[in-house]
Amino acid sequence: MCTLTRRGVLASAGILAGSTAFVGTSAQAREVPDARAPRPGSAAPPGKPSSRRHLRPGIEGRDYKPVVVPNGAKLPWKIVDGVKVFHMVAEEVDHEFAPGLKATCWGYNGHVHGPSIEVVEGDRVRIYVTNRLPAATTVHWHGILLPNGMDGVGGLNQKAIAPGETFKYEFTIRQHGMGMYHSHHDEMTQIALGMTGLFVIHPRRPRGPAVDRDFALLLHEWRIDAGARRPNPNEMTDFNVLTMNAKAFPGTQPLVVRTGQRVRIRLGNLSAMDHHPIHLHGYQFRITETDGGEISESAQRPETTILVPVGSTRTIEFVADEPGDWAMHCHMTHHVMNQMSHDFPNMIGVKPGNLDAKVRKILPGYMTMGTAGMGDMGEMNMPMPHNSIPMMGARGKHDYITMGGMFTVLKVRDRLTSYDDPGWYENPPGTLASLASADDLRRDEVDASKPPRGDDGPRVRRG
Ligand SMILES: [Cu+2]
Repeated sequence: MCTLTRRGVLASAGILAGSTAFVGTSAQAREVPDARAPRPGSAAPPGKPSSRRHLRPGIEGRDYKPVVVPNGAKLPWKIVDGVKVFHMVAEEVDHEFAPGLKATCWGYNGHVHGPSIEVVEGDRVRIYVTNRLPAATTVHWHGILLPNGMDGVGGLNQKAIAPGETFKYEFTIRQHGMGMYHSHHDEMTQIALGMTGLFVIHPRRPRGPAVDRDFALLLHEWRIDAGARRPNPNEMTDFNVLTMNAKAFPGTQPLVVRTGQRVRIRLGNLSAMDHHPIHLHGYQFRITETDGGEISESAQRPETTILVPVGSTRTIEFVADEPGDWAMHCHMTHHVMNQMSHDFPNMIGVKPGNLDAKVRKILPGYMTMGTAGMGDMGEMNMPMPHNSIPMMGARGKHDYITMGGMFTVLKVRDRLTSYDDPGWYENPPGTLASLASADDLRRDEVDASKPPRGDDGPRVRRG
């Protein structure tokens, strides 16, 4: 062995590009970039991004447990001479955001967002991109460590892909975590129209506790006026459709988990202009990764809301030990509304008197709205403009859910026969907020007409 050159060692280990013979784990262990020993100040493993060294393609089941992409699709691949080969087609896609709201967007392979790419650290990937749009495009692999000429910034790193052309990107995956991909040509238009997707990379040698459920969600925002057929990419501030994996609630599929499972949720944000503070009810989670790599255990902090800035990913983990239907949503309150017009006058507290009757003589069916807020807007059964959805959510188990947009539900159940939607949670007796009885009020001396005064002070009644 000692007479072999370095090249000879690599060749004998079967890990030169193009080789068809692959090697056992001991040789892999020497060649896989080791994220446990990052360069100082960087989460990136050592080695040049232009390195062509790679490992045998990671296979689902053997090398990783697949990520779950609610409402999403995965980009298929095949192996050619040890390289994972993908083919993306940029094209127009008719996409449904929620039942009742469709638009013609730009995406990939019939999907908005594009299908998620899922690979393993050490894989060599070759990704063909065919452009079937009426405009030039490129694809940037966001957060992925690669040679400069594969980075996909139109004009800077490559010629733009003209309509009808097919380009080829090829690089070795040297990291793990969640990145994204998106057009990097006429970014304002093409990202606004949906040309984005997730790029999930599993570690070659996982460490830390294994997760049972691994979800990935891409956040986005759109301007789609009621009745319009296309999102408006010129919008800068007033977005009215806010989505998780390109779905607005009630179009979002729930995240289904068995009680006690360890859960990972990966969140990416390719909105045009807004960061999204995503709040999970019922749990305290830890922030374990960003698109810059793993966060060391001692630096992970507990949170209940995770801010996902534009152009970033954040990964959280927790053990789902409390069953129920738990809301997970953007905490910006306008981001849980659907197709709301924000130039609506403030009607809170307005007393319309007999205005409605007067106006109805001219405008049959007129009704003054919003004087007590928007809470009834979802279920009023107002006549809706063509191709539009109610401003607020959908009927839930107990009442109307007055949130739409960037809202989904984590469903944790003690018993599951599948990960299909298990329906609404049955709250055990005594664990559901309910109407206070007259006996309750009397026992606790609660007078519904008179709130206690601050200077009453605490009183202890001995019975
Ligand atoms: Cu938001």
